[in-house]
Amino acid sequence: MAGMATGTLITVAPTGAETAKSDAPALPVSVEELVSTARGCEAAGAAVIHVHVRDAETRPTLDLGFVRESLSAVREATDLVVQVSSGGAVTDTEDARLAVLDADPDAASLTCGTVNFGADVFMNRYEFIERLFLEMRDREIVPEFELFDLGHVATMNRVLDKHGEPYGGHVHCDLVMGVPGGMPGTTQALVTCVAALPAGATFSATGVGRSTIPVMMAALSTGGHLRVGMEDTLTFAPGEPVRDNEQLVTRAAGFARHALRPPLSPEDARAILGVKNRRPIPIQSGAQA
Ligand code: KMH
Ligand code: ZN
Repeated sequence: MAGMATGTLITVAPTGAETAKSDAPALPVSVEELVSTARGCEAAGAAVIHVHVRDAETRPTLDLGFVRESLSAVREATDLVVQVSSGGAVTDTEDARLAVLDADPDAASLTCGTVNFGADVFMNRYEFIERLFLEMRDREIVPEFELFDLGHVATMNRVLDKHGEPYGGHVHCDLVMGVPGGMPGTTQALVTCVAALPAGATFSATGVGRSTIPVMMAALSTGGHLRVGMEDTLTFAPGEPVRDNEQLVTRAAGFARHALRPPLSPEDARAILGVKNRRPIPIQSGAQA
């Protein structure tokens, strides 16, 4: 491994698309809940937020109006890097998943292959992956390559070999481990994927469900970054439901500090990922109208 990272980039994935609000009442689903979660998670050590949006009935939606409203509310309230999900829910169409890029996020997730997802299938055809990659580059959106399996690493490498660098000039991946149907949340699986990443790439990892803690420790010990949140983890400890997303970010930040790799700021994350500045220009005090 070429040089360990000195800090830890923490991404929070607070909502996801697959859990019902009725099953996890602490799940942030309204714009107000999302903003308050984003603020709390930034204060606890997150630098990036991975956003899935819900409609007024708390159902997952890719409706552009809802997505735009959510992204701009988070941007106004925090300095977090705003990463929209282009994965959506397992039921979403390719056209709807591409259209979220019109909301002009800083970054977007880009899943690099099809995977069984519990009883469902999360479909990602190769041509669609290429299309997302190229549309993101045209729109100056930083991709985060979502890798649920070793084959997804191979597909990411195939896209990069064919098309060159993503927007931002840097490859950042997220290993999503422990999904029923994807790779297991084990140190062996993580190390195998990391060995297959291109030179200079950075990665975060998240372990779904019971693999949360083992994956966090494996990621930190191999120079990786962390993703946590209620999209991936609903149980804090056996028999203890997660209180809220801040609780998960606080725990991840604690692990990172123990590893002597404290949380990176959103500003650090912007520099590492090559994020374009889309933040609202602050009004100068004393400025003339
Ligand atoms: N909801 C999952 C099927 C992403 O955000 O890009 C897909 C997902 C990945 O959450
Ligand atoms: Zn997601």
